[in-house]
Amino acid sequence: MSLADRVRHPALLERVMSAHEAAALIPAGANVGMSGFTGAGYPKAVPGALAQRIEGLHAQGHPFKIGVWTGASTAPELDGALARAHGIGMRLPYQSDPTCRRQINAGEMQYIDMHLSHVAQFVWFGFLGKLDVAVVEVAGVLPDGRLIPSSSVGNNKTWLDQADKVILEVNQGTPAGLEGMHDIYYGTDLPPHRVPIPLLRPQDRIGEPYLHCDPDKVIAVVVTDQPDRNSVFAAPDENSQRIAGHIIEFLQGEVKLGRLPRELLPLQSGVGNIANAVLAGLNEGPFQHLTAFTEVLQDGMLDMLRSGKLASASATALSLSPAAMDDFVRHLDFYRERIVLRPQEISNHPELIRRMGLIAMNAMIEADIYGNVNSTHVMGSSIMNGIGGSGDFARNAYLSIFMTPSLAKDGAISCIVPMASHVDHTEHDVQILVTEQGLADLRGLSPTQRAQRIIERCAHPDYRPQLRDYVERARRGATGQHTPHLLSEALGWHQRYVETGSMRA
Ligand code: 0RQ
Repeated sequence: MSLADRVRHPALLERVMSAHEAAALIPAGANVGMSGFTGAGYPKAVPGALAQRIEGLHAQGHPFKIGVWTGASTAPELDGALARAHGIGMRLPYQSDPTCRRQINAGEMQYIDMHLSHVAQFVWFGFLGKLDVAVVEVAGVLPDGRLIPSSSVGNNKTWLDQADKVILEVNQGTPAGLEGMHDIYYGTDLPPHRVPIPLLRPQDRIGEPYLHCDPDKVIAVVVTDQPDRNSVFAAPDENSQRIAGHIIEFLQGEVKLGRLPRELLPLQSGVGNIANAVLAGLNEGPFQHLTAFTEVLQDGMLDMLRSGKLASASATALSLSPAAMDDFVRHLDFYRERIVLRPQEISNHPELIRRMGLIAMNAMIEADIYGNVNSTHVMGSSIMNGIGGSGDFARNAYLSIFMTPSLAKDGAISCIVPMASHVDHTEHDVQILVTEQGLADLRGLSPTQRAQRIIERCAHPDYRPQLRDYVERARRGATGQHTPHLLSEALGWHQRYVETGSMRA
């Protein structure tokens, strides 16, 4: 496909320039809204060119940092390049880049870890300040200036709408067949004028396949052809398979009890290898005609669509391995019938999650004996990635499931602890905890009942005596018996790990 076929708006075709020329148009101190969600649809050229410019300016003694706002995580070409150039002053709302993580945890980069459904509306409300520039990857431009989205939608609608200036990266490597897969909803308004979002089923289309953009705001068009990061998933390990087995057995039980229909309810699945293993388990399992209303489509969901187990899937981004991406491109007509990609304020919208009654399954770092979950911070202080969409789903889902291996760091860490060292999901938002040891159904249990169930079902046997001992002593020594804690000891396991390298007593 020629460039003129990709960029069918004549005035925008005249604004094609190099990534370096476009990067020169971004001023120091700007807040820049970039496309990108879990390694999909991020700009491939302008961030790297900007990083080079920043390095040059820093070498001459000129300070230069920008605010980087995205959909979620991006890739080394964006987060990695700008962080290595020490060019990011403020990052939001989610990242998983090693250089960013190091700088955030060293106190060199500011980071706001946000619910992904909040980001767009916080910008509309003016809570985050002015958005100066949008840098958005697209698959093409229509003659009237509307844009064909790329492999993720994320916050692009909001960036294009709210930014003063827009830089488009037209990725010629994006499969032309993506056109028509997206559903961009323009019906959101600000309170007090909000109306219900008319989406009743995951596969519903309520918007249009294109993004709106005022062509007069477009200051540059940059042409690229690099593929998305497309990282490879490890084959599910034994722990992930056992976690998946516990979840499938539990869901079968819920169907038998009449608490779930035979085709279950729409699935939300976090990212990572455990999530992929659960999907692989569901693909082998007894359920048919499933649907998904989730953020990210991983390999496991494509497998389920192909096998027919999954009838349809709604998400905001694709996050596929190279092999799955090949399959996706080869069978685009098949997948376009079954996949809808939406803005993240819709894929993660609490109203829709509550209405459809999702089964939310997310990984965690640790849980405590009362069911509080930490998804983000190691030893209470160091950010891993961020809360992402897990909170949007957990609080509003029909069933909220959190999963982790019971041990980390070769057994030096128990992922079940007396008190979580950071809380992303409170005991009120967590219904089911799963480790390779077993599944703890916490519904209808008081805190002390939950503690017993979590320790006996989820904790690793090596740590159970220590946990039982803590609970027994807390029941004798705490100031109250509703959620008994020994305040001087509650975070003592973490302190012991920091001091000795192990949580073992
Ligand atoms: O460390 O990288 O040094 O080896 O944490 O752990 O077991 O590989 O698990 O990759 O699935 O990540 C919660 C971080 C799990 C992820 C989290 C260490 C462990 C390893 C990674 P190493 P694993 P995963 C939708 C939903 C929040 C966002 C979310 C996440 C590393 O799933 O970021 O849910 N979730 N989004 O050794 C200290 C513990 C530990 C620990 C594990 N208790 N203490 N370190 N680790 N447990 C997607 C989006 O919203 C975009």
